[in-house]
Amino acid sequence: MRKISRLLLKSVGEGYISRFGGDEFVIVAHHIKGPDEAAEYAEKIISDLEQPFVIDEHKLYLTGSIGISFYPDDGQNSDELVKNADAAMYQSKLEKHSKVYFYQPKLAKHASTFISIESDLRKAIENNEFEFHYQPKVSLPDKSIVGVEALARWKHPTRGMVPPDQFIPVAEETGLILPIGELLFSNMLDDMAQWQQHGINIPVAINISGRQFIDTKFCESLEQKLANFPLPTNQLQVEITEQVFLRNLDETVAKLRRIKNHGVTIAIDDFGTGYSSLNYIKMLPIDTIKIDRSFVVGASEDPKDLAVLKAIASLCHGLSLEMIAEGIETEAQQQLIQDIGCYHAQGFLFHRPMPASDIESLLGTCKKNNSSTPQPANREA
Ligand code: G
Ligand code: G
Ligand code: MN
Repeated sequence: MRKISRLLLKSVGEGYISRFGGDEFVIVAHHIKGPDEAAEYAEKIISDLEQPFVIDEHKLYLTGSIGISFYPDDGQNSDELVKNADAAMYQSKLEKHSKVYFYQPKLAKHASTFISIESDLRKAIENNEFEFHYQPKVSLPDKSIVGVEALARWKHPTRGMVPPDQFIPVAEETGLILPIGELLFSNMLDDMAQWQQHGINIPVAINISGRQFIDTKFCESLEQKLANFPLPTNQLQVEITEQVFLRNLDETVAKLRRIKNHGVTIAIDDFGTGYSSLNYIKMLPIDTIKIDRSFVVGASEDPKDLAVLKAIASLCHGLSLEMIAEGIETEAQQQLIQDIGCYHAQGFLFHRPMPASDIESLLGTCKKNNSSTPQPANREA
């Protein structure tokens, strides 16, 4: 924390900074003249914060979120200004692609939503209101199902089915992702057991967020669960993002190896959007690269995206990594990824995420008909 404080002190320049408790800081930037300058100032602080820094020979990476409020529009006194900047900061945490957020009056409601989600999540853990929907991954060109990705859903008693982007960020921020992750993992094993009883053995991939992966008990807990429910080799895949493996390379490699010893495979999710260092990829014991949807969408229009896509494909071939493209929605996108030599895909064009029982009927039908081309189920998750 002292190192971070020093770093921030330098980064804020003419502004004043003080620690607000926990991992929050308040910056008073009286020299900033308007929104453009404020955005630039905030982006610069984030980028300073994201430079790797070294502790005991370990490179560490931080991320940060900034909320901005203006005097006098967003508050007449310091309490109001801080409260509104705080609301904006929480909003930036919920946004996947923005780390800087300006206060807007409608956010006051959002901030209270964040808090109410948190308290509802605590109840949801007690009542195990979580389940997985599963999205098939297909092999091109015959569309046979080669696996499924487990995607969390929250069966909220009054809000109905809540998608993960509306509660996973809150769960991560509050640390509740740890107990939720445990519950989800057990629920997934129950689903797999059910499928197994009906003769369905399909590889399942589960998303593990940074907070879960770096938790010291992560491996132990996984081992405990797998001891009670041994799975065939390669039946379980863990999806992590690039952010995770840049924290501490040695430790990450050791952890990944430990997981792999149990026949679990490793995928890098959203590949290409984080700090992908080619050198890391070479050193990590990974099996699969999941190409982020943004490249596939971009590649049909932007030759630069296509070039990146081709480079990723050649990297995968060279390192013998399996490659899968996410978020395929159109025939053209399917053609494009096949053209670059990617033969596994996931996306609404093939199947949407669906409840465990639907997966069972989908795969059951495939088996019965001995056909590898099930009709896409158009049910929304
Ligand atoms: O399904 P959807 O696109 O809304 O998912 C949003 C994000 O939530 C995705 O990035 C996905 O990886 C993440 N996510 C979905 N399910 C889980 C889960 O069970 N655990 C964690 N940690 N993240 C999940
Ligand atoms: O970050 P992660 O790759 O785990 O996120 C997977 C998310 O992508 C899931 O929430 C899933 O619902 C979503 N998804 C899957 N297929 C498609 C698709 O074809 N289009 C879009 N927009 N999203 C998709
Ligand atoms: Mn994923």
